[in-house]
Amino acid sequence: MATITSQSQEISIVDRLVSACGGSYSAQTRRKYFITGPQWAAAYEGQALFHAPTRQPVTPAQVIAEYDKIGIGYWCTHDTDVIPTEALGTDRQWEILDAIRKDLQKHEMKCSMVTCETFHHAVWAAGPAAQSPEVRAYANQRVVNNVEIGHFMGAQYAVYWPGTLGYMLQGAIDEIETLEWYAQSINAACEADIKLAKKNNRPTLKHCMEAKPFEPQAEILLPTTDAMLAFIQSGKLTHPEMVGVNPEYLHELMWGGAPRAALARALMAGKLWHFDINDGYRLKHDVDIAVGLVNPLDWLCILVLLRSHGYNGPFNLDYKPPRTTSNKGVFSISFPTAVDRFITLWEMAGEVSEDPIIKEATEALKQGVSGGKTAAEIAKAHAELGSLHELIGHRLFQILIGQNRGRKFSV
Ligand code: GLO
Ligand code: MG
Ligand code: MG
Repeated sequence: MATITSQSQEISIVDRLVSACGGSYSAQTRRKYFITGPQWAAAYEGQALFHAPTRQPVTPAQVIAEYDKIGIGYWCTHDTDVIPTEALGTDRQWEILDAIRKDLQKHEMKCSMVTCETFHHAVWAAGPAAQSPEVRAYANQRVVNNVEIGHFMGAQYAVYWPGTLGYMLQGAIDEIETLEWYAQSINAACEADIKLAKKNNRPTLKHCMEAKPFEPQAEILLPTTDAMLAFIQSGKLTHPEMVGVNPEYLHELMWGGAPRAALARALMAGKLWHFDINDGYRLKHDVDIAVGLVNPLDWLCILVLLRSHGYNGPFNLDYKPPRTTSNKGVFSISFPTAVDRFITLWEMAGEVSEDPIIKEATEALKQGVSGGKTAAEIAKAHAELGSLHELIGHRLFQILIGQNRGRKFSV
């Protein structure tokens, strides 16, 4: 292979290999799915505690135009991704949002969700439910402003990730007081929403809470989706019917949970309204790898569950393109390939539900075997049928790699 000596050669090898991969869907096809693209994910510059940025800033207008080209029909944002903190709630805020709204219209895209940033700015050093009443009053103002932004932008969802609701030092805060104060902010958002929805002649937003077990705080008061489901039902919310959850795949994996089981519990509670899709590793950091690159089999199974239980909310691409990806690569590789893996896994999940072998095995398992009353008799009667569990596991693997459609290796 010839030595690469120029940027145009770099670009040409990347482009050539991208198209050699094939298997990409058209923008029109991609738009049929409720896939949402965050402003912050595409604009992420690669920075972290130990990492300097590797990419240049990109504006909302660029992100929207690129998402449109790819076929991502929905855009979402934190308030401060697009509005400087000092301009929040001012005329400047509405000017910025008006320009973005026009851009979205021009690209026939919609704003699906708005989320209030309560973790980055120094004002959140002690979290959004800090001991200081001034901080809490400011937090209330911010979530109410976020609801106003949501109605202005035509969003259906508001998300809350209370990553700073916790502590670094044990004993410094009272957990119950903090949670009660946090509930007051959610109540402020819901109560304002009822009024704003009426005024704007729109339905109220769906308020979704997103858990993450650790980071940025050492200990987090609502670390899992289950904790949030309990919080919603704690009696402290004035409008629990307006509040649901936005689980993130990796956040459930990070604490060692089974994301599919966490999603199942949220579905059963009727609270699975929004879903951040990505990938990563158990008991590690929030590496936000793109969907399906680490645990494709788990992802396939998750989508089977969501399809079979009628989940109809957004699939939000909350992941971080790796630092090794360029600005160009973010839009030519990261986003289109993530969308395409999602669509493939989603369609494959449909295949799983229709697969005659899985269907027959599942029906047989559900029917069970008659032939006994005592523990020993029942166990003996079922001794053979149980092997079908492992066969289902194998069949899922076959579907994942296409063996069910005749893919073979000659060995
Ligand atoms: C961070 C979270 C974050 C949220 C976002 C939406 O770990 O995943 O990206 O999803 O703030 O509220
Ligand atoms: Mg998230
Ligand atoms: Mg994450």
